[in-house]
Amino acid sequence: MASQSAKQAAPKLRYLSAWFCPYAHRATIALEHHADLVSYEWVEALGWEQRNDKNNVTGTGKEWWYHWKADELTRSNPSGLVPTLIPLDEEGKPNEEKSVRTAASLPSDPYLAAKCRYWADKVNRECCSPYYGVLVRTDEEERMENFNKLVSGLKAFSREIEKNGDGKTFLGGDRLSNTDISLMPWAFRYYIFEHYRGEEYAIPYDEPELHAYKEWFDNVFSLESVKRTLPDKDRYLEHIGKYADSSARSKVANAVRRGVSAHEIEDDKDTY
Ligand SMILES: N[C@@H](CCC(=O)N[C@@H](CS)C(=O)NCC(=O)O)C(=O)O
Repeated sequence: MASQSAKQAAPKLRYLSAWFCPYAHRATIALEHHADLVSYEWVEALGWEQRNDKNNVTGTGKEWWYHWKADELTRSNPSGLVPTLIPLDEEGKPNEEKSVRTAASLPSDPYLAAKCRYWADKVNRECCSPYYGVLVRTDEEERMENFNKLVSGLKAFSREIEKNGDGKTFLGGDRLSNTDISLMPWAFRYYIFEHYRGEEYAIPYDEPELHAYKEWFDNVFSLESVKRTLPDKDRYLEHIGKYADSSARSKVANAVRRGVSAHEIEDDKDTY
């Protein structure tokens, strides 16, 4: 979880987040990486609650898990999703009508900015969304299909960073771009695959095609601004077990169960 480093100045944002959420983790990394530019107040706005399953509709012997949401989250974001950023006015009052949902980190050069946007979208589709396919789909073949898609996406990313610079980040150097930040929360979380799906779901870091990815991984997760954002691994493993055993009812889990990708959630179809 994020440190207090960004809170020395008066907060300019209320940051509605959840410690476990990889989408919110993107925003946390961006906020901490630019802690000199922006200050915020963290609000834990989402969690789990187990609702009563009197009629045993789950058929699993266990009850389903749903997200509880802070009032501030449902008031300020009609989709009820974290991350949500609420700017504070000069008196420090939240302006909920102006809530925003992303914190981007783009280079000023328009070509590089476009390239980062393209690759951020590509890794989102190929390396982040399939993560939920591996976890939520119950058919073994479909799980493996998602895993293979994810590894191919990592190989494409690996080839691209080899071309770009010193390989320490997507564009080289220690400055994280939007592309790095899009992938990092999931890259950090892939360790859970082996635990829930077995050895054949381990990321093959030793394959030559993933060498550049591995170097990138080691570098970005050694940055101080990143280290202080990382969730506890055992605690996260327990959290994500609700996806692995199909007991989670959330927009992402529902979208993946109805057969679309996590980036294709629709409020009306995936609400629970
Ligand atoms: N595509 C969204 C997804 C964010 C998202 O799904 N966040 C989850 C937590 S990991 C959430 O807020 N879920 C609330 C819900 O399922 O109702 C984004 O990029 O911000």
